[in-house]
Amino acid sequence: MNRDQVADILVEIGTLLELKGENPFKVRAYANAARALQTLAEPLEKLVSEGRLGEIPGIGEALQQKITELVTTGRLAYYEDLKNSIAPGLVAMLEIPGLGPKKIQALHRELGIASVEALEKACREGKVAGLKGFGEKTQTNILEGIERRRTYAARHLLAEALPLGEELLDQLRAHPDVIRCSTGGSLRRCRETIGDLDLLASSKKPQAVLDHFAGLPGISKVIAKGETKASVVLDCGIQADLRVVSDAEYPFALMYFTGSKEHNIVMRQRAIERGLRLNEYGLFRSQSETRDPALRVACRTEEEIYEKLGLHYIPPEMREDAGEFALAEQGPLPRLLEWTDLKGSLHNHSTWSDGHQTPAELARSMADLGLAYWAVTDHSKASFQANGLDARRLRQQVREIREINLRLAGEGVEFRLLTGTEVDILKDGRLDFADDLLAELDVVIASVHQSFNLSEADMTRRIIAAVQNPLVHILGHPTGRLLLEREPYAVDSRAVIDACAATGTWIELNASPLRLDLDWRLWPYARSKGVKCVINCDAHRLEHAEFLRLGAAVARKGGLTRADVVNALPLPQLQKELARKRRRN
Ligand code: DGT
Ligand code: CA
Ligand code: CA
Ligand code: ZN
Repeated sequence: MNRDQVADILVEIGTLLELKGENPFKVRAYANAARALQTLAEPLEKLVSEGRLGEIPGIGEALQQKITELVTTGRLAYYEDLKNSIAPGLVAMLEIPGLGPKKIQALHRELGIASVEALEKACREGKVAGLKGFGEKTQTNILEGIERRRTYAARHLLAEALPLGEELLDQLRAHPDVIRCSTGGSLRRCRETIGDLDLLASSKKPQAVLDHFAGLPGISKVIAKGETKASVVLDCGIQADLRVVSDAEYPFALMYFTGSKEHNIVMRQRAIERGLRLNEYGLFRSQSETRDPALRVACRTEEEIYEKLGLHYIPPEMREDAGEFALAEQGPLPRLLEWTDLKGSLHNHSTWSDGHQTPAELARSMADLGLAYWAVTDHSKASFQANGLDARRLRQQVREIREINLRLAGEGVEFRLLTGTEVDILKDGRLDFADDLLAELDVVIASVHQSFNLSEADMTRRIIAAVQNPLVHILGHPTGRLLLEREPYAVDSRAVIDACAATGTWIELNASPLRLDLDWRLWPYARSKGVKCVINCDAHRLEHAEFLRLGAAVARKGGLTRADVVNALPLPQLQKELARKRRRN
């Protein structure tokens, strides 16, 4: 078991102990130990095998034993026993936002509540509001939290679903009876979260293809299998639907099952206005509902269907009835950004704060990937939980990065590590570093990391104050949402976009799978105001470089082109823009 997995279990043990009402010192020891592991300079495995865990401050004998057991066997008897000693319903309640171990304990003690269902009932009956330390507001929040958790549990992150869809598609493609195949639904449209996976294939032998699909590895259950359709549940719990149609029907079925439903409704209406009928089986010369092949208008591709209905091609990402029809009536849609247009990421972390690689390791790896630049923008001191840097350490880091760049240049490597910070926007809108320090850095991102509970007006004022500082290049993850975990904070995003337009500040599209923030729905507005986008990995590990691909998918969904995206620029032009931004004000 690796360092992060061990740290996660220690944190969980602390929470479980707290749930049991254990002594707070004991509880805190686990959280502290987890934090100590996160900032180790050496591999944990090495410390364990050399019997040197005792060198880590704050890790006593008992914890050393537990960590050793976890690292060497991958399990911990103490942890299993602890989990088994607590009602699972209480543990499940921990997932409700705003409900910590202390409140759960009180609910259990005072009202005998030991499950989410019992809690929901007690809230609806108004019993929770009466408890000491709760009140009406808390009761409403708990109810909202329960509902939100239910919706969250039914959906999956795009980043989780994409590789599953690709894998299934590869398996279908490999089958000799498959003529054409594609993903459909929200996955093909690159929605930020996915309900189920939709797949479509054309074949002359649908039964053979469906049998093959239902027998693929990685499938835990077949829910239904008919003549044209099968539904399965994958091992990870996600449902996948496959439909198999004739090759003549394929483009129509693909369009229909790609959706969105809203987009389909408009398409159907356009067909009716032209004396035609559109459904999943075809486009028909008919005034009434039909699926008669003799009446079908032959179309080999989706492009041809759009053309028959007086439209230029609309890429799947944009099929949301969110303005795409007006564009596709006027002329060809602009060429959307491709992920290979991106030259680097301007928001990333290193071991100096909460990242997992040193700047030197990052430089090597990102240069090897073929990127032209990579900014190291660690946290500032107010983010102490992420080991944020103070001015002294940041200046030290800047020196180190300059040396790395000199070395790379000496070796003839065409790559630049950029200096920077992800500076905290403090509660009152001031920044966590003074201007003279910010001015020394190549890239400055300003982000909100604490005090999420301000009113919309205060939060909007706070963020606008930050983007008005001419030294700030980029507003980081503008709404603070964590998909399927935490709602965005209250903020008037349009007012923030207006302020960025007025000051020339760029807005981040944070490509971390949990964020995808700024939301794709707001990019057309930002673009109309001339605000530039920066697609950032917010990388904490090397592998996170691949988030560029995810970010580009969401940017396409927002209708962005290469010209809208700052980090599609080669290094010299990027440097020019970074400097120009600061001269503007
Ligand atoms: P999801 O799975 O909740 O993330 O969202 P989708 O968009 O993948 O929806 P899903 O899986 O229920 O259906 C796939 C596509 O099938 C959907 O995007 C459009 C089409 N579709 C499904 N039901 C209807 C319907 O009642 N009317 C129309 N026009 N299209 C539908
Ligand atoms: Ca779906
Ligand atoms: Ca579906
Ligand atoms: Zn951040």
